Amino acid sequence: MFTVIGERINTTLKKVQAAVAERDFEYIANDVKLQTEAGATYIDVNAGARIGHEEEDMKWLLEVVQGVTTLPLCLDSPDPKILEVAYGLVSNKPLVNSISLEKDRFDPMIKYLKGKECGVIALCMDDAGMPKTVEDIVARAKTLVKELEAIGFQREDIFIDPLIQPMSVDGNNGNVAMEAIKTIMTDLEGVHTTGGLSNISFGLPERRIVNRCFLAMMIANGFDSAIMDHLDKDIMALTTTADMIAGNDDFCMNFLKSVRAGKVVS
Ligand code: THG
Repeated sequence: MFTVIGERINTTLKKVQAAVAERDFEYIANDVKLQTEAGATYIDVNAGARIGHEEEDMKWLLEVVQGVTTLPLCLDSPDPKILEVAYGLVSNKPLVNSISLEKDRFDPMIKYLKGKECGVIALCMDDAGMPKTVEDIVARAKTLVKELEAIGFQREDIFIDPLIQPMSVDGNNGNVAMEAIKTIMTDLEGVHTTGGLSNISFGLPERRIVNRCFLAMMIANGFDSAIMDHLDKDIMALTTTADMIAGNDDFCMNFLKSVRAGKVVS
């Protein structure tokens, strides 16, 4: 089954940032309820945008979010220290977002993750920066999986993020992402792949059309999770349907269940 990581509790979103600054419990609680009802697997929590306030904001958000949902959380920060504090405050096995091969991040994260009960998102980034080719992405994915397995992680707990880059920057970025996902899912059998879906449409108009189309095409290539705004109209129906057509839904059971529940409607 496809893993939906709901991205909306993120202080880069202006309304969320204002709600966090004002400690507006209602706004955050209401959004998390909507995300839960809409079928998230994880709720992403990112408190990174108010410089100098990340730790206190993250603690407050974790308390509010866990007060209204029993879903597990995706702890989203580039700072290993914040992830460590956050890990200590969650009640369900979280997804830690993220480790990468950048030295400043890799060394503390490997130490931190050893022996922890969690899933982990691994970014195909190293000190040379964003990956430029499919080969770059796949080589980094293989290194990350080897290192994570060496500290005891099972492949089912590893989510590889190829780092989706905008079409507005390079017309081949969609193909690079799809080819990378296909190769990773074949060569590293058992891992998951995920990533920020809306990165693809950055700089374009009608972003949601681009995001929806890209998601279907990525699922056809084996993508089995996304960090996304699943409250977007129709995107959950599309996800369930694409996942079925890609062969991930035995006897179409999940599709049929979703239709009966009124979640897939044409
Ligand atoms: N990979 C991993 N984690 C990630 C990302 C990724 N976490 C953060 C991000 N990318 C995914 N989360 C979001 C959350 C919100 C938005 C986009 C990605 C969003 N942005 C609007 C925009 O870009 O225009 C801002 C709108 C606003 O300011 O209100 O909605 O790639 N592992």
